[in-house]
Amino acid sequence: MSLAATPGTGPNTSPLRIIRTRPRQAAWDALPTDRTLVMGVLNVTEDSFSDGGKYLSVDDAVAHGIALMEAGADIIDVGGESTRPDADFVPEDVEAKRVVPVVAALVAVGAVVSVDTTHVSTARACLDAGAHLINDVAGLTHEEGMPALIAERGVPYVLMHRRGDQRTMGQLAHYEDTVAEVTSELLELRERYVAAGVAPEQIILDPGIGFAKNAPHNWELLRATPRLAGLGHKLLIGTSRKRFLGHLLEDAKLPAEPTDRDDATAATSALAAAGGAWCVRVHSVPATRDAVRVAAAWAGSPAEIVAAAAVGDAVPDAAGSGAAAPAAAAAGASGNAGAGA
Ligand code: PMM
Repeated sequence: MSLAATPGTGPNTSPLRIIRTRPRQAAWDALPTDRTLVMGVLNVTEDSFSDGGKYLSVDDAVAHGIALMEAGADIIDVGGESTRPDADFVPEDVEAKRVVPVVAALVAVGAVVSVDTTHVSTARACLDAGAHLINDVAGLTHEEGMPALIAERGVPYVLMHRRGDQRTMGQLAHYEDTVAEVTSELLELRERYVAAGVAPEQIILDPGIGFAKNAPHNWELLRATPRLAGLGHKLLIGTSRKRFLGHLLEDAKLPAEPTDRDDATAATSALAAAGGAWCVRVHSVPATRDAVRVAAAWAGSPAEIVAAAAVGDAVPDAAGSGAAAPAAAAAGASGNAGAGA
C-alpha cells in the first residue's frame, strides 16, 4: 500500500518532522537481522500499569513514539486497551479512535508499527492505516475472525499465549508442567491460524509472560527461551516492568515501582536475546537497546552462530532442554524473510 493512499499520511501532509519515508514492506525488510530487535511500547490508554494516561492525546502519543524510535526502538507497538489484570474492557470504536491516527502518523515518519489489539475491527483499520504487524494478546480467547484477517492481509502476527481475558486470567494460572502446557496450547493455536490460511512464517510466537502466569511460571518460561525459540517461529518476549520483576526487587529490599524495573528488564532482555528471541518488548528503550547488542556480540557473528548451531545439533541433549536451539534460533529468528506485509 502506498502511503499516499492514506489521507493525511503522505510525506507532504504530515505535520511531523520526517525521519525517513519508505513503503511499508521496505521498512519491514530493513529491520536488522544480526541481533534481537527492540519493540518500544506505546500505550495510548488510560490505565496501563506503568504508563497509563501519559500518552492519551494523538500528539503526545506520536511524540513518544518518535522518542522511542530515536532512542533505538526498531518497532513501535501501539495499543489502545490495557491488558493488565482486571483492566476495563475498551469498546472497539474507542480503541480504534485512539490508535489509528497514531499508527498513521508513525508510519508516515518511517516507523515500523505493530498494533497491540485483540479486536479484528481495530486490526483491520490499523492495517489500512499502514501498520506492519498485529500483536494479539488474546491467546486462547482470540476473536473468531482474526485468523481470516491475518490470512487475507499476509502480515506478520504475534500469537501470544494467554488463558482467559484480563478479568479471568489470574484464576487460570495453574500448570502441572508450565513449559509443556504453554507450548502445546501455543502450537494448537498456531494450527488454527495455519488452517485458516496463515503462512507459518507470518507467525511470531510469544509465551505471554504474566498472562495467566505467576512469578514461578514466568521464570520457568524464561528459562525455556531456547526451547521456545526452537519451535520454528520467531519468538517475542515481553517482560518489561512486569510484576514478577517487582517481586524480585522487593525481596531484595530494592526500589520496585514499575519504573524502577527497567534495569531488571534490560537483564531479562539480554538473557532472552542470548536465548534466541527475535524481539523483546520494552517500555524504556536505551538499556535494552544496548543489551541486545551485547548479547549479539557475545554470541558472535551470524556465521559463527550458524556454525555453532550445526555443531550443537550433533550433540545429544540428554536433558531434553533443547540446548542446541539458541544458536540455531538466533540465526533463524533473525531473518525477516517471508513475513510479507
Ligand atoms: N505484555 C503486555 C502487553 N502486550 N504483547 C506481547 N506480545 N507480549 C507481552 O508480553 C505483552 C504484550 C503488557 O504490558 P503493557 O500493558 O505495559 O503494555
